[in-house]
Amino acid sequence: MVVGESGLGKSTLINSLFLTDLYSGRTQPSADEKIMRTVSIGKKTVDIQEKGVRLKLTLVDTPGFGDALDNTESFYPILDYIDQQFEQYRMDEMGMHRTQIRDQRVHCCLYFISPYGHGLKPLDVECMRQLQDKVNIIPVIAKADCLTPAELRHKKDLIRCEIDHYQIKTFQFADCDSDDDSEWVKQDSDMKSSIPFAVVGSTTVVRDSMRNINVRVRPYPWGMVEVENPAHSDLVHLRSMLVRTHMQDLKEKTNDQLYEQYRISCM
Ligand SMILES: Nc1nc2c(ncn2[C@@H]2O[C@H](COP(=O)(O)OP(=O)(O)OP(=O)(O)O)[C@@H](O)[C@H]2O)c(=O)[nH]1
Ligand SMILES: [Mg+2]
Repeated sequence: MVVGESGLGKSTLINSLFLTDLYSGRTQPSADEKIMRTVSIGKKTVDIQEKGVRLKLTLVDTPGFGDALDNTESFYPILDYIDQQFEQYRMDEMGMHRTQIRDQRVHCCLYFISPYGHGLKPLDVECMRQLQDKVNIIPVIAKADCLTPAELRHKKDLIRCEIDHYQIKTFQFADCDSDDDSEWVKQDSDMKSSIPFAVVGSTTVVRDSMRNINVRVRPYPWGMVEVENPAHSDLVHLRSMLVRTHMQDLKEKTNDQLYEQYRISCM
């Protein structure tokens, strides 16, 4: 699930992340139509193949918090949505076909933080606090192409400090075992040092004739930002973490802690 302030690129990222088009049913939008605000919670199930393993993944897009004077209640529908999925699962567990439950619980929430402000806004703090006991929060810095590498490093440090300061519970990545192979340890440490992941989204695909592949880019007059280039964004780390290295952890934590808390609260 993607959550955050309006216009931070949530819908764009959801389409970039797994090279799918969540809104593919629509006719090809023109340039100004593309900047369409999401007005309701929408989901789409996509089949992806990751190292030979087929996965069915559901992406949930949510409307961003708007520009009203008081936005404190704007994320309540998101909290309700997460609870509804828990409730559905709880009902299914009590039903006749417990072994065939279609698990629609939200296992991960990418929380979008604006690249423009000075760290977290009070609304971000409030929203993350309300979400933290329902879902695994992974903070991301939106539109990272707006920041220079130095600004990005500073912003990441600042956000990590603020998350600690406000005692916001985000998803904790497990430590590597001492006997893990060195390549894996390096990959894991690169991934952890990228948090909060700096992401860039785009719906523009161009042909890279040198490498003979299609690449997603943000074309600017002065050059191209390649969405999947690790030098330009952390998207590759984020995707690998979501579908390869930490998918099981995310699911286990949702089931064993977050859903369990919900189930107990219902008793
Ligand atoms: N610079 C930059 N612009 C982006 C990026 N991702 C999206 N945009 C642009 O930001 C605008 C808003 O993008 P959306 O994906 O609609 O944002 P959203 O968060 O879904 O907005 P709401 O649906 O209102 O919550 C569009 O003009 C996008 O083209 C990015 O990574 N960098
Ligand atoms: Mg949107």
